[in-house]
Amino acid sequence: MITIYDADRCPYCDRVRLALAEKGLEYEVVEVDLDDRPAWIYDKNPLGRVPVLEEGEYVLPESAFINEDLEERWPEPALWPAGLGWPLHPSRFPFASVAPANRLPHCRPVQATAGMTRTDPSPRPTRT
Ligand SMILES: N[C@@H](CCC(=O)N[C@@H](CS)C(=O)NCC(=O)O)C(=O)O
Repeated sequence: MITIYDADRCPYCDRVRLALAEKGLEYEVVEVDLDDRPAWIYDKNPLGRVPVLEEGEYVLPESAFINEDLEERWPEPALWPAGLGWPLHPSRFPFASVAPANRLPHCRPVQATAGMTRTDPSPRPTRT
């Protein structure tokens, strides 16, 4: 079962909740009080932020990467059009502030993309 560490007022959590709803995935929510954050949240995200997805031993912070991970594991229905290139580059997520990978050592997608730069050749989609 997927667990989402969540805060009701958080737009980044909204982003993940929307993706989960779109894909029809079941999940449980652990509400985190952002005004009085529990110490254990830093075990799940060294930055102490929500959202964080947890599934067994797998712990993944950062809403953009969570959604990318959901897309990878449950591709249907797709969250974005085909042909954008894969994996998606963080710069395509305007609201994603991506932490340095060394602060998120357990975060596979962040590590996978951390070496990329804005000059990487994956083409940006063009609007028609
Ligand atoms: N880039 C992160 C941002 C997450 C974020 O800033 N969450 C806020 C709540 S909306 C938070 O946990 N703030 C606590 C803090 O920054 O200390 C993401 O996309 O998941």
